[in-house]
Amino acid sequence: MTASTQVAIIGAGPAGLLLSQLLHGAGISSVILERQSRAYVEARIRAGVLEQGSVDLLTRAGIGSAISAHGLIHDGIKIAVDGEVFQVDFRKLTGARMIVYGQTEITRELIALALSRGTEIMFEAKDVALHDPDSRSPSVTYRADGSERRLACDFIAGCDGQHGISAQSLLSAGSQKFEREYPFGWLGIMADCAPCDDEIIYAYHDRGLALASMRSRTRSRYYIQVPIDERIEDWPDERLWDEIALRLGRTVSANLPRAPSIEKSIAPLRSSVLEPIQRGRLFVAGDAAHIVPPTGAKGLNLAASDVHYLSEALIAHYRDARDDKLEAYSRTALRRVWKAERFSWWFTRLMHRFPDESPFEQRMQMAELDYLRSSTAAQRMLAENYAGLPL
Ligand code: RFL
Ligand code: PHB
Repeated sequence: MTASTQVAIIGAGPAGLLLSQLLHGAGISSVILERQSRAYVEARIRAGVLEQGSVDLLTRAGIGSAISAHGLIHDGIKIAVDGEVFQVDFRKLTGARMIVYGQTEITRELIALALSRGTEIMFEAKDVALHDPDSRSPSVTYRADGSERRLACDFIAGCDGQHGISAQSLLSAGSQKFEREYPFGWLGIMADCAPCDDEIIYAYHDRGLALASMRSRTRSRYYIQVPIDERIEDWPDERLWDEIALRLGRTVSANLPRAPSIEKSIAPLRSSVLEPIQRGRLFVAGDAAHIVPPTGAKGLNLAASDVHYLSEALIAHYRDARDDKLEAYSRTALRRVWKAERFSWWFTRLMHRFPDESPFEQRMQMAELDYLRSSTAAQRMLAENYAGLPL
């Protein structure tokens, strides 16, 4: 069975869903092929912090009212060093602010909107394979409801995340991978209790990083740094809450509500960039093209900025018969990506305990934290990057 569309999008994560909506707004058709079920995609818990630029794009895509109704506006973040807390005030330093709103909710809203506008999302599409991306008439094959199908298209947008097939396709065509793995992961817990503070707190502690975040005024999200081979079964709620309280320090944890976990998981930390992120008529965006460690909350925001560049380029192709933006897509998107990679890597190094750290390196880290606490220039660098560099 063969169907056709202008842009075949692989992956119904935030990158694929947002791209489809922005293209729809410009009268460009797309079909999304997603390996998982709708229920699985809608239940996945991930990011929670949006740059204003990402909110603007999501608003253009049609879900701005939900974000303004339920998103929490944050003027800055707090940093705790062995229990002593200071604030980095983004609003005062750069005029910018962040919006706390769950990726889970964004995904649900984008799916509902796409379906209501008649965009086809093929959930549980198995064995998706890309064909002839270097030709003028690429296609995608997959299996659904027991039958083999082919989708002919003008372009393929690879938005299938870090374990997808788009990254493999780039690598097999000679893209280079630049990568760094960190010797620890983040153990995260979601719980229905009020956040311990009205801002996000990144805590440096001798035992490792702790992070206090939230999804709403009644739902909290915490993370702690753990060794990479840690087992989730070894962290019953009680032990995890005790460890969070210890690392956040006495002042913060004096007001730390506890509740049973509604989700608990361990995620490894990695920095990785493919270069280039296009080949022929395949254009790759989001986690499929690059990964940042979660310190700094850049992953979802980079997916949004890639989609901004890619949607503009595709719109210029169809509306103005211009391909210069498509040709420059990888270069344009990666300039912003590399700066966010640098920031996430810097913030990760600053806030974690590294098992192989020498006493000298540890003193350097403490000096840098002290510098950040006391220097407006250092805080401004953090604020500018955290709130998001211009598109
Ligand atoms: P996604 O969300 O992984 O979506 C990819 C989709 O593609 C599907 N797929 C396939 N479909 C068809 N065929 C195949 N062969 C396929 N292979 C995969 C997958 O099922 C999936 O539905 O990638 P996308 O759209 O690029 O979005 C990226 C973001 O999800 C990611 O960067 C963020 O979640 C990262 N992240 C954070 N980012 C932020 O900006 N702020 C944060 O606060 C933040 N916190 C986080 C995070 C990521 C975390 N984890 C779990 C890695 C916190 C955590 C713990
Ligand atoms: C989150 O709320 O999930 C979150 C917040 C800040 C980060 C990473 C994740 O740096």
